[in-house]
Amino acid sequence: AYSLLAQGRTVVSFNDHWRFQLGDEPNAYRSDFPDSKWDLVQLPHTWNAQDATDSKKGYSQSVGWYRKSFLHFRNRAKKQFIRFEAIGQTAEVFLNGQPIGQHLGGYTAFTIELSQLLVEGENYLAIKASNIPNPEVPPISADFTFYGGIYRDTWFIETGLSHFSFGTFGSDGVFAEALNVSPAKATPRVFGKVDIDPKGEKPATLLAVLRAPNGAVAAMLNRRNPAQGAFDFQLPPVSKPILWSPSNPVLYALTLKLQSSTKVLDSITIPLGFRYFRFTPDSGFYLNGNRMRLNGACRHQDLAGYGNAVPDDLHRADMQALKDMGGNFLRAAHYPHDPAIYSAADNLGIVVWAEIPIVNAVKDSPSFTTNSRTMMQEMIWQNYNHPSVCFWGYMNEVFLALPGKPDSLRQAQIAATVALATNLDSMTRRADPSRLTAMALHNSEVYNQSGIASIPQVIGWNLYHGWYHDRPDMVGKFLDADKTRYPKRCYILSEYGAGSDLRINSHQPEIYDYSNQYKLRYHHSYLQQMNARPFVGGLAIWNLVDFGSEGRAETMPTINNKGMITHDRRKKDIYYYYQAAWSSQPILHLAMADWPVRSVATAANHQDTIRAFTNSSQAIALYIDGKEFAPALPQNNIATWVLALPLGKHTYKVSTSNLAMSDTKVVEVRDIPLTPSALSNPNLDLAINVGASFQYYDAATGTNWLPDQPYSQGAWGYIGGKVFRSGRGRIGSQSLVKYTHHQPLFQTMRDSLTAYQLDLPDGNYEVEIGLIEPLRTEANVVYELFTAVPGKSKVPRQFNLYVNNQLLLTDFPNGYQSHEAVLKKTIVAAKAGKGIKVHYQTKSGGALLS
Ligand code: GCB
Ligand code: CA
Repeated sequence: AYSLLAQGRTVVSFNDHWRFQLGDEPNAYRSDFPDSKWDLVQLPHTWNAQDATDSKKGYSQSVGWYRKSFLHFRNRAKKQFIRFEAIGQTAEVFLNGQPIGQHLGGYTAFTIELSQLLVEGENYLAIKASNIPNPEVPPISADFTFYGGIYRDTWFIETGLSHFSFGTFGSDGVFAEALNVSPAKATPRVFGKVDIDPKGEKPATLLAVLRAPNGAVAAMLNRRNPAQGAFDFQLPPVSKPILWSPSNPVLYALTLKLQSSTKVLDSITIPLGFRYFRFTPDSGFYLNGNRMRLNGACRHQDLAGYGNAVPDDLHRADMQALKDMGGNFLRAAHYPHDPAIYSAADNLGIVVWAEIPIVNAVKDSPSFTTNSRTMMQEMIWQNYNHPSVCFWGYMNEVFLALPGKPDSLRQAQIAATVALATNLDSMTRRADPSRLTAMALHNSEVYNQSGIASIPQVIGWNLYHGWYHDRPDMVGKFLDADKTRYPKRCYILSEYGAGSDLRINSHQPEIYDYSNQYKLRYHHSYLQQMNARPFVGGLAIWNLVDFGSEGRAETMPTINNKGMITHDRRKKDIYYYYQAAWSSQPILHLAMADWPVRSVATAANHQDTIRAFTNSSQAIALYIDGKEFAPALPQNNIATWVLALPLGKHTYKVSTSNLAMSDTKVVEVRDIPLTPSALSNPNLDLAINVGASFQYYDAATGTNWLPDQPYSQGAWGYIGGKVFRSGRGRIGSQSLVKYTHHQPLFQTMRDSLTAYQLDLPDGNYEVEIGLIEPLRTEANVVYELFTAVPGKSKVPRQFNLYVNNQLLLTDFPNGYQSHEAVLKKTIVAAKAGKGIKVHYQTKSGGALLS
């Protein structure tokens, strides 16, 4: 009786009360399989929420089973379906012991009809999910974690016996767009497919009603006797449509109803946005006839503690953060995102570049090609109705994993990739001529040589000058050179970024130090260069958020920290820099939040740099505990002061001269002890990050680790040696250090030093030294882990380490593995004014200290 009330389509989440087991279980598909001992979980769920960020290498790439029993009483006037928004990475679905469908690829939705196999009463669904690497299913390799599980919403859908078809690549089966849009007029087009069941009531009409945001009917069409199969029609033109744009994201609502003479058999409401756009080689993107620089970021979908099983409201929070930053552009990297993301983009007014996960490499096989085509079509048809989407991307840095030699292999791989790109590009243009095809390239000439860069309509360059290579100020010239050779190209800077770790700050920022200050320098340089180049139609920061990449071993293992926002969604200062540059809201942010405890060398008359980010053109006043300093005029959104900061905790405040905006932070400044009197403090706690130029703050202990320095009399520092650099000259090692929470302390070190001297007054001291062996030795060849290239020295190092003649390590690294954190502490006496000295006896190779 109740079901009579539910006319049309009902869509209810099917997320609760699933049973889950990690690992394969051959009989788990059966109705009678006993699953009561399995974990009870709620969707969204992934089995990698913890293990992809823990300290053990690797994460479960395996099969996981989900089971759900549910009561159902068949209504013969209805059909039932289940819709999975995504399952990582492949799935097989069983109902009451029978296989009912399967799906390849972890980022697109699929819908399966349940009706035929549903029984009265108890029913059993079983899903075998797997994230075991499958070389036929993109992505085969990429810089992000391939989580497994039913990690997005799942839905139970009921329609009438006749209904709109779910057949088109997991889509809603109904598509709408606006043709010939202008401010004066536009024509809504609707198309799709109807599945008519001869056993059911005959559909008498197909009704389409378009409503304006205020609810008024803007256009309507009633089709009599809809036939089985495809339909495609235009509604009467809408005059003076309100256009969709980032500043006014207006959506109309189109409701389609399939009706018999007595009831609604199926119904669906989809958004329709009126907008038109084009991309030009010389001045970029135009929306509704107006030039609009696309300012935004790429985004990955995972979140600390959740893995990729992120509820919709948290997805929406990311989109709101992008919007608040002043963003009008999202590159949803590197795969189709949750439907909530595209809906949020529609609602908030954010132009989207969507893409499928062909990353780093393709496989030259018929099934890889088929699977790629299917994914592309799934993405297109599942997201067709989002006016926010303007770009369909299909490859990212697809030559990153090109084999070196032999050349024939390389050429074959290039040819296969170009063929797949041609295939996907032409298919996409045919499927959806209203949008633009796009591809993201990395800094390599092979994209031009191979011709692949000329296939898509829009080229994205992912550029990391000043991070992986070169200097930030070289990126503009790179783009200019490309533009000169290819004047007809349409350009987006589809990625650019630098890592930053909130614990790391520096008075001498340098490339690859992961400091907040270097990141600012990098982004500031890029932004000025891009502002000077109108042909660059869009910017997508890599990345809106820090994200999980299990294999990464930078300062934060398993995390790529190029985000504007941390993995647990705290906004970094740099976020506000972009907000000041891009937002039209008034912004004033004192950029001291990321460095709340800092050390300065007062003995060396150190002057600190304080910045405020603002879009105000007024002079900005600075107050320390209410005392006013000379105001600073913002330049390119940054007001800067250089001054000696008072020691201790103080309140810093900035405000615009009309006092309309202000921002306050409390910051603690500590003295770096460099004089005999400072060093004779009986509570001295000197923590030095040898081999590093940055400061490292450990919130758990409150210790701010000091940057290293050369020894000078009466103070402390290294004697001899050089900063250890790994492959490509990067500071420190870029590999995971075991048995420590403090990668930045152990990854950085001084190499081949003679000694480390601290001129401390006589007395007893606890001294703790830490170090690692950064190289790997095999059969007497020494390798750098990061590059896996044989190192220079063929003889493994061997040294003894002493503190004031007390032997702490013998024949290091004997007995230790590469990248094992070694800590030794002891009590030593400083006597006769000689202080404390870490010194070495070296048999071969260079001595080390971290
Ligand atoms: C890239 C890739 C992206 C990486 C990024 C990085 O170019 O497209 O997937 O995460 O660089 O951080 O290295
Ligand atoms: Ca969702």
